[in-house]
This record gives sequence, C-alpha cells and structure tokens, in this order.
Amino acid sequence: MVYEKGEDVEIIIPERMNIAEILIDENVRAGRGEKIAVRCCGDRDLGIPGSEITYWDFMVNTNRAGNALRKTGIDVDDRILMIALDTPEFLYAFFGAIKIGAIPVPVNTMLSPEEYLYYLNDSRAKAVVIHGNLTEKIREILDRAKFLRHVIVIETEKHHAENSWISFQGIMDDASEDLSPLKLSKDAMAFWLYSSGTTGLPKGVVHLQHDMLYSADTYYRHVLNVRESDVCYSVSKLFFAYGLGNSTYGAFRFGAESVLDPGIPDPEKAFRIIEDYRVSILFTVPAFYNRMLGVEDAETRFNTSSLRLCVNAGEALPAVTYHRWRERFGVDILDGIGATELTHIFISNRPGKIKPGTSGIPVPGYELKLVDEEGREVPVGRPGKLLVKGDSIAAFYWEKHEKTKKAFLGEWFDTGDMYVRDEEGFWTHVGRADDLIRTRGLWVSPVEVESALLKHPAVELCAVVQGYDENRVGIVKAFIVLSRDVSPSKELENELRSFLREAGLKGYKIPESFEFVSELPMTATGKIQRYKLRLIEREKAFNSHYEKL
Ligand code: 3UK
Repeated sequence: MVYEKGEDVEIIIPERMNIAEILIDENVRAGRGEKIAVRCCGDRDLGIPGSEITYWDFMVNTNRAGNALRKTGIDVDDRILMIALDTPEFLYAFFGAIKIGAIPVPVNTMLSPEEYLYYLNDSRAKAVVIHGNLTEKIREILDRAKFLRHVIVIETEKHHAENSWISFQGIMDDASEDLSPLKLSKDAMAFWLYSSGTTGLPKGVVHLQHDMLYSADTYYRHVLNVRESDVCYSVSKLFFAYGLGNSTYGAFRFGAESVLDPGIPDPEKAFRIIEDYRVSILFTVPAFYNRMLGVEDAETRFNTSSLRLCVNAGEALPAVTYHRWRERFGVDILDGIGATELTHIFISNRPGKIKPGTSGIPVPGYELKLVDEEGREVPVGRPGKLLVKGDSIAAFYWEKHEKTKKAFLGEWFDTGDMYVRDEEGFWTHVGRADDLIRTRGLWVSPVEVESALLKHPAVELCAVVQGYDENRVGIVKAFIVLSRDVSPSKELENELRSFLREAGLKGYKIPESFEFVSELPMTATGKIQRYKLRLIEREKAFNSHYEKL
C-alpha cells in the first residue's frame, strides 16, 4: 500500500503565540533591526514608489497598523478583506492585523465587483483595505456589503481616499509605534485565503496561528534551507498562498530579504529584478518559466548569477522546461506541490535530489497516502487520490460544512489530486480527480466556460477539460459538437473566442484549443464524462498510460 512519511524533524510550536511577532519582532530581538527585510521595486504607472524597509521599520510599521486598525474599531477575530497589491503597505496591514488578533483575508486583485461583494458578505468583513487604484471595483457594491463599516484606502500618487473613506497612510501616521502583539492560542484563527472549486462559490480557508510557522519550519527550513543572506522574489503575488509564503514567512522566519513588485508580471522585468536585487531564490509557475525562456539571449543580457535556486508550484513543471532552464541559466528548478488548505508545499524535489517531471518526495513533517474512490489504499505503482497529513492543514472551510466534511478527513486532507509513486520513491502528479482546470497558475471551472459556450447557436454540446500545449503546460481545451449545418473552421473558433470574451469571461478562461467532434462520451443518465476526455488529453501530451485513473 502506498503510504509514506517525510523525514522526522523537530518543529516547535509554542502553546501561546502571535505569528506576526515571531516573524517580525523576533528578527529585531535577534539583532537584525538594521537589516533589510523588504525591498519594493515600485511601479511608475501605478504611482507606487520604490522603497526599502529594515526589520526595525517593519516592526514599527506593523505596530502602527495594528494600533490604527484597533482605533478604527477593528478587534480580535474581526475579518479585514484585503484587495491590495504587493507593497510594504500590504505587509503592514496583514501583519498589523495579526498583531491585534484580527483576521486578514487577502484576495485576488483582478476580480469583478460582484465577486468582491461575495467575499465581503461571506467573510462578514468589518473593513476592507484596498489600493487606491482599485477602489472603482467596489464603489458600486458598497451599499450591499452588509457588514462592512470601513473602507481603508492605501493611497497612491494618483489615487487618494475620498469623503467617507479612511486613508491607510493617514491613520498609520497618527498611530503609536508601540504595541505588544496579542498572544493567542496556537490554534486561534490567524488569516484566511479563498479557494475555488468545480461547483459552488469560493470557500474561505480558515488558517490558524501555527500554520505559517509549521510551513516555514518544514518546507522553507529543510527543503530550501533559507538563510539570512537569501533574497526571495516571487512572481506569484501575495494574495496567492504560494506567493504569501515566498514573500513573507518563508523569508522572514530566517531573517532573509523579500523583493516585492506591485505591477503586472512581465518576463523582461523579472530578469531585471533578479539582476538589480541580486535575487537568490526565484519563485514562479510553469507558464511564466516558459515566458522567461522566451526572452532571447536572456542569459547574456542579464546577470542571473545571484540565483542559487528556482522554485516551481501551482502546476506540474514539465521536464523539458526544467532541462531548458538548467541549460541556459545553470540553476535548478525545484518542483513542489502545495495547496491553499495546506498553507504551502508538502511534496517537493530537493536540492541535489531532483527527478524532472515529478513533484519529488514528501516534505519533512508531512505524510502521504494514496487511496481509491472507496477510500481504500491502492497498491504501489498504481495511481490513486492523494491524501496528506501535516500540521499546516487549515481548520475548515468557513460556513461550508458539507464541503469541509468531504475534504478534511480527521488528520488527513483530500487534495483532489491523482498521484503515482514510482519505485525510486518519487511522486508524480497525473491530474486532478475532479474536473478543475489549471492554466497559468489559475483555476478554471469547466462549468462556467461550457454554459457560456452553449449560448452560441453553433454549439450543440460541449465539454471543457484540462489540455496541454506543446510544452506540456496546462491549457483550457474545448470539445464541441456543432449544431446541424454548421461546419468547423478557424473563423468559427475565433468567433467562439470573441463570443466568450463579450460574455465577460476573463482571458485565461477562454479555450486555447478547440476540437470539433461528432459526439461526446456520456453516462447512461446523459452526463458528459469529462474525465474520459481529460485522460485522452493527458495520454497524448505525456505518452503515458495508467491503467486505472
Ligand atoms: C495543483 C500542482 C502539480 C494541485 C499552492 C504552492 O497551487 C497552490 O494552491 P492552490 O490551492 O492549488 C492547489 C492545487 O494545485 N498544484 C499545485 N502545485 C502543483 N500540481 N504540480 C505542482 N507542483 O492540483 C493542487 O491540489 O491554488 C502552491 C504553495 C501554496 C499553494 N497554495
């Protein structure tokens, strides 16, 4: 049976703690007050200046933020929705909130007003902290946010707080720099992140005080071995669990430096940042590694010699991408799988122990198990659904009890991923057990794309599934049965794409590949069997066959 435990390592979690104090104030106490904690490259177009923050500044500013939030009426357990770009202010609000026991809830900055309304009401946030240039996105829904009392605006050079809103910088300036962080149970709520699924609304993933500490002292300590001299730069943003770890606790736990970019990711800019800030650990996703590989002569145009490691997560890193990167930049990419509910990465390749195309081996502090549909453990060499155990697993989904019961199985968490473990002990991701599609590090639910496609008169039936491009990177693929008298063509594909765009679908959700077919695999009850199509796509891309997925 397939069960494996990561190496035993000592992880000390105090009974009473404040994770912000551990990550920030402890660096000052250890004599790192003068050391740079964060450098932000700024963004001229957004009116966000570049900045440099020492651990002392970081401590003082999170104290100020905590005091300011408290004075505004925010207290322990109150949720604060954060619609904020990667800037020092994000960190002040996030860790300042945690210092007073309030609960920061960072969300994606690229969503629609209705989506923000859902988050505000679902979390019952008392306040929202939002960057000035994003306030347009919530203005029209504010009167429907039933529990919201304060709009706190992180002002930019171009966008200021108006009338009834509060200026974040304003209340920070007025606040005292002395604060003694509220020590709470290690099991007190600390922060939430939202996670989406195939059906239903996004789920609030409730994380506890000890979760970031556990991740830092397992993955970042024992896999990456982060040290004071490291400079961490994550292309993935802070609102994504992956970026949050890379740019905050993964660096701060070890007194390292974190580089923030508030702007839109761009491969040329990423190389520039690596060179200018002497980045030692780069974190991103497969699609972005491929975009960086698309920058001609990057290895001669930019000095990347400061890189000691690169990290991949979000989707499986294709072996070809690993090899191309290594050839050109002489540095390894460590692929590892993480999940919002796990806080961070729990299976990973290790420096000096890499098998390209796999997710690696269990991270110390985590246990893995493969089961079949009935929950029975599967034999070695066979794919099964991956369950994981480790103390950074979230407590539950906020007010989604049925979904909580299906995913949080006692000490184990059901990842929804299919894995196979080989004879050498490496774990390979072989797809999702559900119908979710991953592309560019983002999730797409087939249901949303299919229902939009079905509104087009040329579409009789359709199924949208996980596909792969020529580099084996995840794309959205649509199988279409056309209405009578309509024939397939490139023009029709393009028309369907613009039709979806006009229906309001975001760019990354629009299928990159269309296949016109005469029928779709169906169950006796008339349900489309997306998993059959998904398997065919996987086999085509990877040339591999697993008997029973
Ligand atoms: C998939 C991977 C293959 C897998 C995340 C690092 O991605 C993160 O969190 P999410 O909740 O998604 C989790 C799901 O994404 N996945 C992630 N990494 C890999 N599949 N290879 C990989 N390397 O389906 C997983 O269940 O958005 C990543 C750290 C923290 C994270 N939250």
